[in-house]
Amino acid sequence: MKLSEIKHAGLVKWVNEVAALTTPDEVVVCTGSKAEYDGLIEGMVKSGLATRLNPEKKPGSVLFRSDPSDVARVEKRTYISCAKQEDAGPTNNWIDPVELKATMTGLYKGCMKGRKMYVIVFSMGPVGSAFSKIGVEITDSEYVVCNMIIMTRVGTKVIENLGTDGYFVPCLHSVGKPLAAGEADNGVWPCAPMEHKYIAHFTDDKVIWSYGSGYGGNALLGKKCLALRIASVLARDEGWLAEHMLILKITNPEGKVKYITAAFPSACGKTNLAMLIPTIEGWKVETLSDDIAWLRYGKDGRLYAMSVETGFFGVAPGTSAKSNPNALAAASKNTIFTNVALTEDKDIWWEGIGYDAPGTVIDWHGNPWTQDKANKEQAPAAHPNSRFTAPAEQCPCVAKEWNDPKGVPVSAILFGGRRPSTIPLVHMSRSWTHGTFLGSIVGSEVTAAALDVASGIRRDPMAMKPFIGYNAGDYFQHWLDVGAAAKDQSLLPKIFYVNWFRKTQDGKWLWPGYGDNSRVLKWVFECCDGTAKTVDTPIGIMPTVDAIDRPEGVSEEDMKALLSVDVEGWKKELEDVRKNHYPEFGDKMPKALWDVLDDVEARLDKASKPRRCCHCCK
Ligand code: GTP
Ligand code: SPV
Ligand code: MN
Repeated sequence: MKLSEIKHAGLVKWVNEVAALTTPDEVVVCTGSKAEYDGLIEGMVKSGLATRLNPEKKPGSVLFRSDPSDVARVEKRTYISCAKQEDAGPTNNWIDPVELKATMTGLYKGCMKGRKMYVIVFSMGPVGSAFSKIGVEITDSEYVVCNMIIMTRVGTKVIENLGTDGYFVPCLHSVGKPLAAGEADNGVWPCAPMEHKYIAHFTDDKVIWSYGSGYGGNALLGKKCLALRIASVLARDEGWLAEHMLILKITNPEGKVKYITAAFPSACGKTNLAMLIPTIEGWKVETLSDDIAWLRYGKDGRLYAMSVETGFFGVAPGTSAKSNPNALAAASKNTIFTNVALTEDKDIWWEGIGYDAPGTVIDWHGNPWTQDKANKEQAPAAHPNSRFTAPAEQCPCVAKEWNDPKGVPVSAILFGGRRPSTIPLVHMSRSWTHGTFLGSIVGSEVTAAALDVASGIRRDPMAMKPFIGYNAGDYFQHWLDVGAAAKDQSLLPKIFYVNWFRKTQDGKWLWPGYGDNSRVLKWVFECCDGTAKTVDTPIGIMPTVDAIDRPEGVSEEDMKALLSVDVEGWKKELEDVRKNHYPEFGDKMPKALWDVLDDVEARLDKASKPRRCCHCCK
């Protein structure tokens, strides 16, 4: 499609300005068609960036290997750039917008030389829904175009919907690797050195500029940049929530349906929970979203969650026919694999795929690799953050309402993270405010989804630490405000804190997870109906030990450990919240959450006081 066919004068003007700055060889407006996608893939196969996979085993699919410096989000190079630093708050990197725009304009100058510049008009959310947002990504990466075509709604219909003056979020992206005359990528993943990478969000004018990285959330700007960081700012201003949450539909044996959302930090199990196959008779789980949800009130006063993406950018390692057959099926064709290993017969392989590597494979660096099970230190063949990009409609368990423009009414919100100790398998908050407190204290062991985060447990409030586009203290207040705005508090979703990742002393999983998490969802379902077996504890409402059916291999002892309150552990946890976590937000930390902290600490204190021995000691 030609730029002259676009009727939106503001968009055309911006595209021309960017082209004048970045000097590409050609400007292409994407239509999102299959022919366009196929042509771009073919071009990348020719330039050596993509390897076509075995058409019998993975039809329509390709493998990419990125640069070792460009394998995940880079949080240290990600900025919230607004006039006042306080508006970015303590959890975000900040540079003054005038300065950052000057620096980045310098980098963008001539950066698309020798390349094509693609204009991707995309919608986050169904085209035409009052709740969707249109973005326009300008990029010089064919890899980005193909991923965006799978992950978002791209092309002609969105361009029509934008009309002559519709609102869009401008998203500028370059890999930062111009080509000299006659030069081609020749199989080398284009990107810029780390010190030139910037993923910038100008939140005052709602503009995204990304430079130097071609990978995932750094480059597919509809995802974390628009649908979370910029959307969180819009959501604050417009009274809704943009969250790092999966959306699932659960049906009980009587056919009763509920919708549940869950926020877990990156690489902590959203895709897996969204697609789980229950291990309990008669229950069914279907998927609406595996990563992002936008929530707002419906006319009936309930909170509705809308799915905004059209594909899954899922973590490959650990995905197997046993752990997540639905994800494997979704990625069985027409899929882009990045940084997984390649087998001799041009299929893919990764650690935890459920079978040994067949002979010598090519690892994510492009080198021959033979599995050596005796060597616990062996570097993996697939990068720990290697991913598949697969269309949602290929997933066998996608729910029929997955692209409903109104979204679905939410009964429960789960928070969670990877916690080897202290946090029980599940507990429920006493109120929306207590639930907001639980979200605010979420912590998790660091994973491979971000390149540059020190290992250990880090607090990741609402799983949104890297994605809140403004001051996190204001974000907590916004959560409280959204709860207070409910027409009727009883219509609000119930809020839970779950932890699939408890370990034994010798480092084994205490809970089998995956499909067995359905047992916890069943209890959540029952809590929403008021039929669950519960016990009141200092930290919230918990299942009685017999309320959750024990999975195979989990002893009664294990179950007790999973479902008891570790009073001393929780006291330490909350001391850390009081001393290290909440003070970070200074005056912005809502008093209501300090009050919950006081309250839970007081309840724990009471629980740890020695019991009185008899009536005379009263
Ligand atoms: P992002 O796409 O980064 O946001 O990640 P995600 O939250 O969707 O995580 P995902 O479901 O892809 O899981 C990440 C890793 O956690 C994979 O290696 C999974 O195998 C593992 N995992 C997921 N669910 C469970 C579980 O219930 N128990 C255990 N032990 N591991 C799990
Ligand atoms: C995450 O890191 O939470 C992801 C992958 O979902 S990325 O798209 O790279 O952000
Ligand atoms: Mn994610």
